Amino acid sequence: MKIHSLLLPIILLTLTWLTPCAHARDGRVIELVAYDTMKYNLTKIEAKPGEKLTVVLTSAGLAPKATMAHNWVLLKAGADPTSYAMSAMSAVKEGFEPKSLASQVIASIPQLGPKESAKTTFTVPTTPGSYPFLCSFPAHCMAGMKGVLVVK
Ligand SMILES: [Cu+2]
Repeated sequence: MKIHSLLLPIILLTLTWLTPCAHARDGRVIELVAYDTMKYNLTKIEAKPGEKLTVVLTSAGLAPKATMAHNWVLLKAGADPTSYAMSAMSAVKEGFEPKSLASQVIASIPQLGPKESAKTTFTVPTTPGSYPFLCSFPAHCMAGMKGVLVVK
């Protein structure tokens, strides 16, 4: 009996630990890869209004972080990624994510060096539309390191 009363809570704990799948917590997972060619593997992500998404960004780059880092910044619909990137260039200390433009940002992943990976979980806006995303490391957006989250 004693063993049973000890085992049962342990079994239950293990079960509750194992069952809540990552999906419930993170929503749908989008694997985004950043290359030193200043491109992402995806330029378009489609999502349902209000859907929970986790974007995992992995840098497949080799160049040193100081000269070639990559991040991911998702902007509100109607925001201009190029003008965000222009302002970000001088925001070195803020990781090229200027606090003055934080109101334009829905979600972001900070600058990553070679082989680094990071993620963000957020709720997709409920308003259908096109939400631009970009890498705000200097010149990357202008070189094509950008895309769009299409909510429909
Ligand atoms: Cu980049």
